[in-house]
Amino acid sequence: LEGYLGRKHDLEAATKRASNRSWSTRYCVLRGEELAFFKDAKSRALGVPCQGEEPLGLRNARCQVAAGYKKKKHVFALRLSNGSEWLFHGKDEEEMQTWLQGLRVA
Ligand code: I3P
Repeated sequence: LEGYLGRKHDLEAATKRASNRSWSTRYCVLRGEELAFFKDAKSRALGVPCQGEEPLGLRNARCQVAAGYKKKKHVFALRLSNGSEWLFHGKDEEEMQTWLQGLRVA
């Protein structure tokens, strides 16, 4: 599973707000137990990772619709085992559900 999603870092750890809180677009690639980020489909094809961005480890991660987030639709939250949390913005309901399913079986 891969494609463009909006992404926002919400929590750096369970009780620590992320410092960079702005939304940005990433080409996201779900592979095995990792979610990797690329600037765009081209850099993904070339295998050039988005600079400085480690893939997120999905072991024991949880994801769900971000029902409390009202500023955009089709937003889901991914909470990692270390307590950090990321919001992702899909283009529609179907895309969001596809990612939620994919992440849940990762
Ligand atoms: C952030 C940016 C985000 C906003 C975030 C701001 O500022 O405006 O869009 O999140 O609000 O801190 P900056 O670009 O200067 O880092 P929302 O779009 O979700 O409001 P927040 O700190 O309340 O998360």
